[in-house]
Amino acid sequence: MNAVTKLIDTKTAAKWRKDFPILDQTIDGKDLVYLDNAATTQKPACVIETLSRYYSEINANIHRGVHTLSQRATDEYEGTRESVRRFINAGNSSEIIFVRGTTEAINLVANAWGASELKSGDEILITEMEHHSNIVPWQMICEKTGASLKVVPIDDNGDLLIDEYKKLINEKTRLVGVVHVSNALGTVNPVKEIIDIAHAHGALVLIDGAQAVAHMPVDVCDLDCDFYAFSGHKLYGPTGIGVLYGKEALLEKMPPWQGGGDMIRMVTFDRTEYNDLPWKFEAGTPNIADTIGLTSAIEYIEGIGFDAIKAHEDNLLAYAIETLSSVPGFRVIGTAKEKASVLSFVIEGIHPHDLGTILDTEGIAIRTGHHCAMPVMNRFGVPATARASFALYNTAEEVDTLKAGLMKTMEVMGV
Ligand code: 7TS
Repeated sequence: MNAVTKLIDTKTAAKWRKDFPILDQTIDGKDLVYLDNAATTQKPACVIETLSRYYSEINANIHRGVHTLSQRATDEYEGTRESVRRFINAGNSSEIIFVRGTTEAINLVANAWGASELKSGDEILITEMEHHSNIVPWQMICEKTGASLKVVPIDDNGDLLIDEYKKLINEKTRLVGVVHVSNALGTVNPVKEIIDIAHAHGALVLIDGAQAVAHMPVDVCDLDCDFYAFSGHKLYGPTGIGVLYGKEALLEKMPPWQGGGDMIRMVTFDRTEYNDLPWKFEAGTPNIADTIGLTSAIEYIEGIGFDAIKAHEDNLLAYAIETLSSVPGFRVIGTAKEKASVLSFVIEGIHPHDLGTILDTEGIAIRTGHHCAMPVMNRFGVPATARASFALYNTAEEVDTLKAGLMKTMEVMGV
């Protein structure tokens, strides 16, 4: 046992693990080792029970019925808004917009804010480590408005080059879009500093928090970000529900993105008056069940606390780097100063896809590919990486199993 393993509280992780029924299964006779948490996390029993309870006891449409079930569904749906507000410390629950996920949140900002505010000559500044969902919507809106997209480069470790950022930002920069934690590298960006610099130049800031919210406390008031986006499914919650936080004054000024039911106050054929925040941005019947499920996920995380989660995941990451470093040809992609629980790597002589396929025969689930961050792959000169990403229920034994799986893959591939 080395120094890092001693730090890992195996008893507590084993207790948390029991909360996730899916983990207790075998794949081809091998215990499941689920290390694809950056793609999506597994769900604790309390979230699954909430979804089941919703459909078996509450199901009704919201905001439009005087009957009891509709009122109950509305109360729980709006209750989630308050849970999310508290979770990210937003000032007001009207600043919490429910969307499908991070992707939809960013598209909402690009279309509602971008389409009405951007003009030729304006600039949007993003970073080289963005997920495609924080690149493509901006390219699309730049094409429509004549604004242009600028990119802050990263160094060989996967750290953002802050000096380059300071050089690229100027009075034409209207918005800075930056990932809080990179899904391809694990880099934790100094978002507070990035926000302060942007504001000093009069630019807004959108933070892509998809990979951050499950691993560290996020306080949007303290950060002073203008927009913050995340997905429920990476936060132990259901798929199909995500959040866009936006400062009230900005959201008030923004036109709606989609039109339809619930987002209106009054409609005639001549004109429509839009609803108040946050409903102005929630056209149509929303994803009621999964929104309510998100409350259970948040309560679950709050019950454990980020101190415990972060300590466990940091120890696991350190243990994984140390353990896997003894695998011949192993190279970490992304060695930033501050990293969250994402470990991207390559093994010389083996294509990541072969690695993923053979590991699957051992019951080990990792992600291989470009992780929807092709510019990151280009920056590091690799077509793809293998990625193990950790959650609160992962254990040191699973890291050992991953190492054994990598050794077996090398044997099979004759490397
Ligand atoms: N931003 C980041 C940083 C992400 O990691 C992802 C998804 C998204 C945005 C989009 O989130 P969605 O919920 O709207 O799809 N990342 C990954 C991943 O790393 N593997 O699968 C999905």
